[in-house]
Amino acid sequence: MSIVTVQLGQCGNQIGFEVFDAFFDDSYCFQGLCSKKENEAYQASCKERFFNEEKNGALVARALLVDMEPKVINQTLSKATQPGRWKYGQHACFCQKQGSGNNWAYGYSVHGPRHEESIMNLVQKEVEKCDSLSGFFIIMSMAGGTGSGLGAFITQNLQDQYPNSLKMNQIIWPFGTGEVIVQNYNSVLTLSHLYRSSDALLFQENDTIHKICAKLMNIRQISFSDINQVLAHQLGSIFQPTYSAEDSLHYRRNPLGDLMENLVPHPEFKMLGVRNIPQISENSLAYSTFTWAGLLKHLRQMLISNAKMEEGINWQVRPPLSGLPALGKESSNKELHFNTSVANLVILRGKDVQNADLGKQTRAYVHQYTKFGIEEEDFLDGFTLLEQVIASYCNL
Ligand SMILES: Nc1nc2c(ncn2[C@@H]2O[C@H](COP(=O)(O)OP(=O)(O)OP(=O)(O)O)[C@@H](O)[C@H]2O)c(=O)[nH]1
Ligand SMILES: [Mg+2]
Repeated sequence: MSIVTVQLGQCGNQIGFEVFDAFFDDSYCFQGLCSKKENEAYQASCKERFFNEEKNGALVARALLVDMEPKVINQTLSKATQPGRWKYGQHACFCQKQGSGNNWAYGYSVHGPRHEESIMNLVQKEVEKCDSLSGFFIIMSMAGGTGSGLGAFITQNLQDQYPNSLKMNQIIWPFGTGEVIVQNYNSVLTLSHLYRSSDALLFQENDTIHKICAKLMNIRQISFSDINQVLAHQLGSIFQPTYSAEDSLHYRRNPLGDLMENLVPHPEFKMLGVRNIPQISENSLAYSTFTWAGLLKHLRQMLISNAKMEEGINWQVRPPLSGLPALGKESSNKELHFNTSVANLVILRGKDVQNADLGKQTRAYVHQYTKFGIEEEDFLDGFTLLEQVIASYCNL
């Protein structure tokens, strides 16, 4: 199944380019580890997800570029013209002469209604090129004017016109220092609108990625391009084809559906984050060795202690001893930033992945219930219902 990507505003377009470039590199350039047949299957699956193929074999991103000013779109288009790689479609752009000036309201209330028809027509054309649609991936900043305001408007339109297709928004959290004085206003409006119309909000923070570039990638003068490459690497690790734990012969078919099934068990909890490990520069990679056991130990502690990058993990934080958080211990754990995420999905890529031991965390004891006819679905239904009960009590 395919994903149609909508790149909005400066941030969305600049990141979108790096994302497709990373998908291309991963599928078509690094092929050393597998057999020819495996590589071909991987490429075919990546292509179905993210690229159309022209008759002459050229790969065209399943993407739309939308901005209200031409500069960034022109730059993005010209970057995607390297021979032998991939490109954007000829009619995939929508742009105007004047941006939204970091004003969410202008993007949402002026540009949105004015250009709704043209943009939705482009979306429809792209959707018609997919044999089967998994959904939409919408890339935007939270704090600009066009990406956030027009992005919220378009997401709402997608929800109205394609209610049965999934929508995931990738949202860039602005630098805390604030480049724009009104970024807080824009952010509140973006979040509240998307919470109603999107199925999942995947956040990546500029501050965190900047730190990763400085501390783990050893980059001195960090540009948006450096930041975007790290972001794209993280997104590639989520969206590129994977097998499920149950079926190691066929790639998962529905890229957005599979992620959401695992990560959004309840519509109230749709905020997602990514943790990647190892995250190091290509130069250092040549001098490093990794074991699955070591990587998983670090990743697990990153999860437990809510660390956003491998450096500076707090090893003092421990999960509560029993399955349920013990009364009294809860507060001390909270002080140590014990992570309380609703759902987690571990994706492993690389050599000898079948030897990685994930331990017995996942689905422990569930088989004792499934043998008597209670399926995982029943747990999820129960969970959903109890969440509603808790919410009702909290609202008393
Ligand atoms: N990571 C990353 N963040 C970006 C990039 N470009 C802009 N941003 C962030 O996005 C926010 C500003 O939004 P933009 O995307 O520039 O705004 P826009 O959507 O083009 O809207 P207008 O220019 O107001 O029409 C700030 O928080 C920037 O830090 C980029 O290439 N990468
Ligand atoms: Mg702009």
